[in-house]
Formats: sequence, C-alpha cells, structure tokens
Amino acid sequence: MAETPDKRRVAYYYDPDVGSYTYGLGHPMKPHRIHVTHHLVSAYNMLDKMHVLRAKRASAETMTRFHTDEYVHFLSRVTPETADELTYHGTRFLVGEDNPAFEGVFEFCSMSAGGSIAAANRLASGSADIAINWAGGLHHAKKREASGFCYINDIVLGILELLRTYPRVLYVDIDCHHGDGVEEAFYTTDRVMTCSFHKYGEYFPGTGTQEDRGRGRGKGYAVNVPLKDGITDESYKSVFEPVISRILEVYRPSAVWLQCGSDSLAGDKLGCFNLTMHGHAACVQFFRKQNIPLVLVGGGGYTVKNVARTWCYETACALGIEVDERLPWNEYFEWFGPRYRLEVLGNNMEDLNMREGSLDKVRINALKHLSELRP
Ligand code: ZLM
Ligand code: CA
Ligand code: ZN
Repeated sequence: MAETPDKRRVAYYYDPDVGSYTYGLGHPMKPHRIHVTHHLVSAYNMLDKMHVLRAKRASAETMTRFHTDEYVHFLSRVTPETADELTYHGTRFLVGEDNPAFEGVFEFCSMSAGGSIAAANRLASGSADIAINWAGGLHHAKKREASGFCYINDIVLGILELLRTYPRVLYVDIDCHHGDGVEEAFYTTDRVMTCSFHKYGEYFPGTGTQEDRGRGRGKGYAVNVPLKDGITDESYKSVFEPVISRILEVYRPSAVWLQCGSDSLAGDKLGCFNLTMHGHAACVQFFRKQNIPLVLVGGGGYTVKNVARTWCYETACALGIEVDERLPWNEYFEWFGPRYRLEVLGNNMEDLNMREGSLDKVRINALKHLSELRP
C-alpha cells in the first residue's frame, strides 16, 4: 500500500439497517457481516477520511430498468406467509432454499441496489474517484428470477447508470462463483466487458467456461477464467495481472466495476480457494493504481470474521492509508481471536491449478482470445 500513498476521493455507502435482515436460521448468507465490516472500518478511524453516505433506497420502478415488472411486483409484496402461493409452490421467481422469502427481502434489496446506483452516480458526476458499497455485489440475480442468494442485480443496475456517462465499462468479478447474472445481462453488447475468475467444475452455478465469450456485437466481450480448488495468491496473480493488463490495453475502459466477493479467501465456508487477505486485496490495489473511476462492491463471503477483515482492509486500500495489523478494540473484538489481527492466512491445501500446467493453459487461452478481439 505504501507504493501508492497518493489520495483518492472515496465515497462509502452504508445503510445502518442493512445488517439487521436475516435469510433465516442456518442460511450461509449473513447480511450482519456488512455491519461488522462497518464497525471495523469505524474502529480504524476511516470514516472521517471519506464521504460516508446513506443512499436513497431503490424503488420498484428503478429495479425494472433491468428486472421484469412482474418479478419486481412479486418481490415487493412477497412475505414468508404468502411465498408458497405467490411462487406457484416454489416454481417461479424464487426456487429452492437458496433464495427464501425472508422478512423484509424487498427492503434489503432496495438498500443493496440503492447503494450501487448511488455509487455509480457519484463516480459519473465526477465527485468521487472510488465508490464503495459492501452491501452490493449480488451477481447471480436474473431478469425474471432470484438465484444463488441474489434477488435484485445491483451490479447490472449500477452499470446501466454508468453507461449514461461512460462509453465502455469493465466489470471484473473475483467472487469464487461465476458472475453469471451480470455476464448474461451484457452478453450481446460491446459497451460492457465482463471478466469473471471463478471455481469451475461441479460448482454453482455451473456456467463460465472459456468458450463462453459473448454473442453478436458482444462477441469477445465476455471473458471467463475457470479455476480449480486451492488457488494461492501467487497463482492467482499470475493469471489476474496479465489478463487484466491485456484487457486494459485492448478495451480501454472508461470506468471499472470490481465485485470483491470474499468467498475466494482461504477458509471460506462455501469457497474452495486459498487466497490470503493480501492476495485478495492485491486485485483492488491493481485497479486503484490505474487511475480509472472505480466502484467496489461486496458479494459472497461466508466466514464472517474474514469477510469483515478483508473488506475493511480493502477500504483502507481505496483510501491509500496504512493500517495497524493489531485490531483496534471494537464491539466484535472477541470474534477475531486468538490472534486479533487484520489478516486472513492461507492454509496447506494443494493448489490443483498447478497440476499439468492447467493454469498456464487458462492464461494463454484468455490472452489469445483477447488478441483476436475485432479491431
Ligand atoms: N441447496 N440453508 C453463492 C450462491 C451459492 C444449489 C445446492 C440448498 C448453498 C447452501 C440454504 C438452511 C455468491 C447450489 C444447495 C441447501 C440447491 C449453494 C439454506 C447451505 C444452506 O443450510 C442451508 C436451510 C443453504 C444454501 C448451503 N447453496 C451452498 N451453495 C449454491 C448457491 C452466491 O457468493 O456467488 C454471491 C453472493 N446453490 O449449489 C443447490 C444446487 C439448493
Ligand atoms: Ca467470479
Ligand atoms: Zn460466491
């Protein structure tokens, strides 16, 4: 971080109510992690170093810029009691246990989406260099249905906002899962390039092979980097940096949207990668030094103490400040034992990407595709 100590104007969107929603007992997605992240950010005294803002909640009408009227109308009225009837017995809109009709689901979505839309507008108006919404990043939500813990696609709504001002937007997704909802939304346009790094093979949602590259005018503008279990910081960097550098050269985006899903960290409850906090944050630092307007959103992340550590540290990276590795006292201090440090360490799992040069093949293939982009 010391390499780029120069300042950026950072806008940080946080709604104090967002952490109080719950997907239900035993569900791995815990909105409370946003609240814990905020406590850490506050304990490190970062709040007075940036614009801390509470976004206007997204209205149903705003959500229909991407989603169907019918789906948004459903979401705005569904309750735990009416879910069975309104989903036609779990066959429409919400399918299965991943997306329960929890109490307040619409309000929760309106905060997540409201934050991403406001973040986009803050950049586009030129009043921030980096805008952050840790409650966003819900990349699986589809036009007419919820998927993978995501109901409203705040990213698609935010990028649509950026497209009013910027000719080309780059979307990068470092969540352990494929960013399928965002890819699908922009699959046929060259005004948004999507690039997802994800675990591929017997893993949700099952899409994101290197052969999926976009269609029509969008041909070549979807980039997929399928990975195997156990990827380390070093391996990740060896594919992230060359692929993203080539994208920046050939695509020259006017703004970048980075989905910072932290289920790609070592020890995540649902993830299977082996990134440390510093390896994950290296992706944020890489974009920060490009001096292109940047939006940071959250996404996955199921080992709550590590999610909070990482998004707190990435907020510090956006600000370009040094932070003490020893955690300051805060309301959740005891969660961070036994070391009480701002760190997520790697473990000794095998990096399956290093078998039979599989990572080299993926990198070479991605670079070859990018060199074939229509001039
Ligand atoms: N079953 N409860 C990532 C989204 C991942 C689909 C297999 C549900 C779970 C999971 C839900 C308490 C992001 C699938 C899973 C059991 C069909 C997924 C509720 C445990 C529970 O205990 C659980 C009743 C639940 C869900 C595990 N679901 C683990 N993995 C994935 C979706 C979202 O990180 O990318 C962005 C936020 N779903 O694998 C099943 C096939 C439903
Ligand atoms: Ca991803
Ligand atoms: Zn994920």
